[in-house]
Amino acid sequence: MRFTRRGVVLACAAAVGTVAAGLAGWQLNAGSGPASETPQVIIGDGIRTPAGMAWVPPGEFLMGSDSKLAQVNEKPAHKVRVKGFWMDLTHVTNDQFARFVEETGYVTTAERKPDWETIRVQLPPGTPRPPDEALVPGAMVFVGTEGPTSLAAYWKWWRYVPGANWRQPQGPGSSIEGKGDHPVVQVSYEDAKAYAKWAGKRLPTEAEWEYAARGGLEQATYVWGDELMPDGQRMANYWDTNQRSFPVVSPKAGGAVGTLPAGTFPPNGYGLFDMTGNAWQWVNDWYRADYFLMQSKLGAKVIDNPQGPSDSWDPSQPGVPANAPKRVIRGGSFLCNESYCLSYRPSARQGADPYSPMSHVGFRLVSDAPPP
Ligand SMILES: [Cu+2]
Repeated sequence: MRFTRRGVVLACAAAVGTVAAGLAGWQLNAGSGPASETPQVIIGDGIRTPAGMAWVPPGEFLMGSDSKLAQVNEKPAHKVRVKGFWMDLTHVTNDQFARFVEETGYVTTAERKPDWETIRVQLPPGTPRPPDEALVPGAMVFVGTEGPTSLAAYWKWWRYVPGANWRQPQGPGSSIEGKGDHPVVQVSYEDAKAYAKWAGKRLPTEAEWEYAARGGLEQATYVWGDELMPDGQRMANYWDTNQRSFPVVSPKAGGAVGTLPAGTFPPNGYGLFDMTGNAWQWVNDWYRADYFLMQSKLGAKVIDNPQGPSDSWDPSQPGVPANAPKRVIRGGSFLCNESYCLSYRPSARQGADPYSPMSHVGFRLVSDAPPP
């Protein structure tokens, strides 16, 4: 895998002064210092420890953000403790997902006839059932616009495309050929769970995800630090509004946008790639916009290993009942940009219909295999 060696070297660059002697090997000395110290990258060896995963040591951190860039649902920052766990170095890729489908014959949500019972709860009460012939397999595809448009009108750049699924993420005629190392997209939360069961892993909790994403940098704006482009370097696959305005995809603007190979950009402090940008990542928790506020009111000095709320609440989408089931997605995608959502920040969070596959949502998994 071309990203691993380069990745470890880059991840350790900041620690060269203190652990230079240890840089020769894959594994640096394990330690569990305070989160503000540069963490050490430990990659599973595939023998005693899981391959393709990095160790995220147990620790405490400030979850959420009070920064002026933060949305209301990220506030307030509150102290959380998590156990140690292994996390996939990258999103689950198309190649990996293909192996799962080959072995199990699994059929994804997007490939099945939509189930009215799961759609109904995401619509205003009393919405009539569409005729059977309208309930065709498909998925939400980012289609963009030809020219600049009001950013309030998301239905102009998103479309339900019959026939869109993980093998043809933009719909019939598109494909994942040559994209084996891209994150799999057009997978629902339910699909991610099924894959996890097969892989013997699980989806991270929201707290685990944010702790891992931060890579040991307490309250940094981005997963690599506080500067968007250190030394002028792009650090993640997000939409750069200096290059083109969102959501324009005209040939003049540069054409279509999408995922990039996993591991295109440097990893974070734990050796994890693309924790923000590229594709959103499903996590296990139910989504409540006010969850962090609820947590902060518990009165606990440190909240131990939170598992998320027991129901959903999201008042942000007009027309969708606020209590419709939503799971958390994290990390943002190739669409996230300065003018719209800034979700390539480790505290950014959104809720998503667990049965709705989208062309900018994938996932990665964690494992409770023994510590290194
Ligand atoms: Cu976004």
